[in-house]
Amino acid sequence: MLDIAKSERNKRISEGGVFKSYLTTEYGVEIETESFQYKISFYNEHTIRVHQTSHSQDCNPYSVVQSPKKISFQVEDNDNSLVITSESLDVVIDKSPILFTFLNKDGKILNQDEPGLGIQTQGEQKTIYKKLQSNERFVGLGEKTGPLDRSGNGYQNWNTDHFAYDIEADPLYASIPFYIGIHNGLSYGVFLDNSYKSHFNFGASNNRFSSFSVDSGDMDYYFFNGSVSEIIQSYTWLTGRMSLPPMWSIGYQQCRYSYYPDTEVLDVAKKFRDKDIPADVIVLDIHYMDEYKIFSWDKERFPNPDQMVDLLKEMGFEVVVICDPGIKTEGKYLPYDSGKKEDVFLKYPDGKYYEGEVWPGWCHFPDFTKEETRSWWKDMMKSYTDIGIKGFWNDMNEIATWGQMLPENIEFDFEGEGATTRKGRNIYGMQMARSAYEGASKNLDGKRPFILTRAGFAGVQRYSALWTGDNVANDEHMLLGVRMVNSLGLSGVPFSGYDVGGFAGNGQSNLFARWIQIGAFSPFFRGHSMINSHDSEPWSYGEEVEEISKNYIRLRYKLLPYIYHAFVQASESGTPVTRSLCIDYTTDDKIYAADFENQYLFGDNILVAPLASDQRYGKVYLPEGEWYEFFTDEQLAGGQEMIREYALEHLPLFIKASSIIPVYGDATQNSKNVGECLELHFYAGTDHSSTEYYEDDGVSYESSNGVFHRRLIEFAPSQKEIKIKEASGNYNSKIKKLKLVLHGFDQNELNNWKHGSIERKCYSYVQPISNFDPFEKDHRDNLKSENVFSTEIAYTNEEMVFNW
Ligand code: MIG
Repeated sequence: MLDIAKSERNKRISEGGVFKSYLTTEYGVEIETESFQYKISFYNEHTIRVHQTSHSQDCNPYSVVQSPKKISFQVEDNDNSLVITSESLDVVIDKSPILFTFLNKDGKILNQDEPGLGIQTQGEQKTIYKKLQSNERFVGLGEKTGPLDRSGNGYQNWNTDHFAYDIEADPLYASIPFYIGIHNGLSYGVFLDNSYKSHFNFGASNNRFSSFSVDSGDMDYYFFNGSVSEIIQSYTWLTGRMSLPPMWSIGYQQCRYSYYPDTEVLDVAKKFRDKDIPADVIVLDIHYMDEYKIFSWDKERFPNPDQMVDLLKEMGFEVVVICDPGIKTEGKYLPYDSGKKEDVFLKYPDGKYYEGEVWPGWCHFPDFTKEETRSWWKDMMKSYTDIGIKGFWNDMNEIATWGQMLPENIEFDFEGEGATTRKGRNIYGMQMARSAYEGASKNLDGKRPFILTRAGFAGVQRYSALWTGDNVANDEHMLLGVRMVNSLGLSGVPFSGYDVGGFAGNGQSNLFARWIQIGAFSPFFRGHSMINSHDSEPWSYGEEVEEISKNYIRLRYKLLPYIYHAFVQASESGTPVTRSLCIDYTTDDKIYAADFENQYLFGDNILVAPLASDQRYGKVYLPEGEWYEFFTDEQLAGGQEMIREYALEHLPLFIKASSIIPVYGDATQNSKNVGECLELHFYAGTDHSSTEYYEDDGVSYESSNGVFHRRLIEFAPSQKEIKIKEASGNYNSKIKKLKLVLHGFDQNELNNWKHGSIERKCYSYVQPISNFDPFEKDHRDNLKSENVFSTEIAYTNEEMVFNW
């Protein structure tokens, strides 16, 4: 017995493979071992793929959108190892057994296979063990609960519907097998490109290794080197980036499970306008449908959906509808009949349709891994797009069914390659989102659709925004949502959010007030709550909370040019909209501490320090540099912890010194009514800085044909100069007036200001709260208003230079 066990063990260890031969290819090397082939190829200078395969390849065709690139590298064949050297990254491959070590150009080890464990195979499961580096931290992995630094924890990727999940639950709806390791001032990224169920261990229950394993399919991963932000750039280059969503989808969205009938929908919309609370979207949940049947309308509750959509548009609202994948198995229902005819539904191996039960009853499910199905879905979607609906919320696409036990033998087309649930489950949601995105883009004839999804996989950002599913109305969930959105941002999904106010359960008014403040600093900003919970609109919690909500929603709209620019950055470089502090302050240990791990930068310059709803004293850590308290302009030195008092209506927000913040000071109602005045806020500091002002029509793809208005803004404090460069692009800016607002400047210093009159002014981003007026007392005392100046001039496309 003992001998068998021993030889089994040796077999497992050697199954990683012993080197037999290699050849150099255009992109890297291919190594033969007795049981595997290793294909090692550069995708760019900072991205290298390690693909262990056997005769029949089993890869994921959906996530990666790049192919290998020719870069210069050398291969050296030593007795015991192969060494690949390139401009930015070296790889040493031990021969017996095969083990990988990745090094930077200083010869520092970024990451290495654990020498005694390496790559192991047990049945179909393959695991790579990586040596745990000293004080190694792990961030990313997408929509996962838990802390920012995931060391000591383990996770699974298996898209799962989990109503009212526990704050430590795993897995949830979406899977992104990409993480970033950080140690000794170094960082690297790993993307495991395999859609079977996968497992990640970041030093959980052991002190020897981190590991990742796949239940089946090829061990196929990409290794990235660089800083955290460079790694995110490379990962999003590899798996694709979001294209700019419609401007209206970045505004406030009001959802409810469910608003009906149509008169209630219109009432809610009207209330926003009557109360002067800006909003762009009303979302329709499952009760708009006839017996929950997708592509149908309940004839009594919504007798004239087209009229309703028109009326909402007149009020400045777009409509988003929920879409579930299940097609009720009922004759004389077009999607069912035509779906059968077009052969688009998932089947068992014996050719019988899979049937699962969900809202409409027993259903078939479209196989979105097939081009014909996606094109059929596009045609079905016409019933929405034809009446002016441009927003599609994809729910239940894990696939969720009653019983939550999707059979594992269902067959998926996988673009003709074939797969079963084991490989298809994690991919399904993303392909449904893709069908919605591609279908709606075609149907809408040049208008950008807004797609939201619950399930997803690596690369889903190309098609869709993502929200974190059925959270619970409590503080822990509010703060967890922040971490999950930040983690999604680290993992390539910049447009994400959580149900503001909490989906399940009834929250107290303070909780709603805090949540809407924090949500205003989330990429996707939507209030939503569950059926049979109490009302949860901005006006549902009494006057004070209504005013707070109104102020923060308005603040969101004022910040639209800043936020839109952050979306442009995300679409061009993959840099997320909410940035965990591990991106810019990677080596600062404090930012990983439990007290501070929820803090993040919203865009380039606004630091958000979320507080629980009843916390009146906020413990905040400002990283290195100089900062300004957002509401008071109080100047604060970074690199220190502080405890500050915060009234309910004050979310701790800080602006980096030398920042430039573009603001639509006159924004009202919705994203189409942003006024004609652009305010540029400059915060005195020592560093030079720059940003861009970006504007386009917000709805079409014309910006890719040069129809945008874009200009660089430079702030050079030491040269006492602000330069607004000439505008580029063919879009006629709606801006007529430019207002410069200078924070923290010295009166004497500004004596030489020659560009029109400059006045000292108390500037506030939000209105005072009437019952509890911080501007009357504490706030106004704190406000360093003597240091805020502003001036107004005409806005032109030519370069404008200001000196003082
Ligand atoms: O079985 O459509 O996460 O946001 O309101 C529940 C009803 C189905 C789950 C979604 C939630 C939505 C709800 N849906």
